[in-house]
Amino acid sequence: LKVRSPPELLEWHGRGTTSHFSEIVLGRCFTYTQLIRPELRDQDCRKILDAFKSAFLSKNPCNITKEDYQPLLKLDTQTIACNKTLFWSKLKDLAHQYTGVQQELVTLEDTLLGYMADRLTWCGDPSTSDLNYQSCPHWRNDCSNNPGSVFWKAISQKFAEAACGVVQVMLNGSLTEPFDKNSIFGSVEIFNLRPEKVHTVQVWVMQDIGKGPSDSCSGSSLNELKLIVNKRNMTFVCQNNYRPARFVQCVKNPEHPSCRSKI
Ligand code: C8R
Repeated sequence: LKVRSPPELLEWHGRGTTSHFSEIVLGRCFTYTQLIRPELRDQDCRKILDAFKSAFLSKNPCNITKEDYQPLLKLDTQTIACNKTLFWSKLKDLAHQYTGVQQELVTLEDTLLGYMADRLTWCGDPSTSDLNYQSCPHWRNDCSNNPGSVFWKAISQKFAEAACGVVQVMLNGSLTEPFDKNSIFGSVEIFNLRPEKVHTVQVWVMQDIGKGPSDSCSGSSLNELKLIVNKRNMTFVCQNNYRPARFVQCVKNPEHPSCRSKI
């Protein structure tokens, strides 16, 4: 008889692997390659799932490296057109709501690997070839080189390296530091843009409805980002409360004064 270990005996401090992880990943892969992007219909989803699991199964979940994910990344051959990449930090829902309407723009979750992994947790254990459904390392309380964190860093790096033309960035203007240099955007993506290919970084700083007014673009946090962008020989453009994204926010708050101006 196998008994679930009591919470105080859990190995790690983070949530365990999402129930039905393999089925969800496989199902999402088929949904994406057959229905969302039929031009990818020849991708082999079982092979992709196997490469995903091989990256972390039977390994210490605190010693995962970017190299572990290279076989998976190699299977993803998707390309994204110039001027169509949207990065975000601390504003995930609005970024995805916006690309849901403005479907020309692409976030990482609108690509195959990001789509497959969004909102899932996964890890293994060196002593078995099973997924660990009980607990997985928490990035702060256990270790940062865990399967989830390393995955997002690896695919974010590849996503940024592939960008070209103008790139868009959506940041959260309701935070004191909309640009967080420890975030994946601030530590991985901005430094992996290729200045030979990316001429402009266009930032939209979005405030929560009902807060403000504020001018985050001229604050010190955005200035820090501007310095990084200019030092890397790209043009920096910043706009507060970009109107098309504001309209999306206004759907849930149509009567708010900032939503009532005539279109
Ligand atoms: N990106 C990073 N992390 C992602 C992600 C994604 O697309 N999708 C998910 N679900 N996650 P944050 P950030 C998970 O501070 O660090 C890419 C990861 O567990 O709000 O600046 C994307 O291209 C990750 O730790 O944002 C985007 O441009 C948190 O959610 C940036 O990186 C994201 O935490 C966003 O990363």
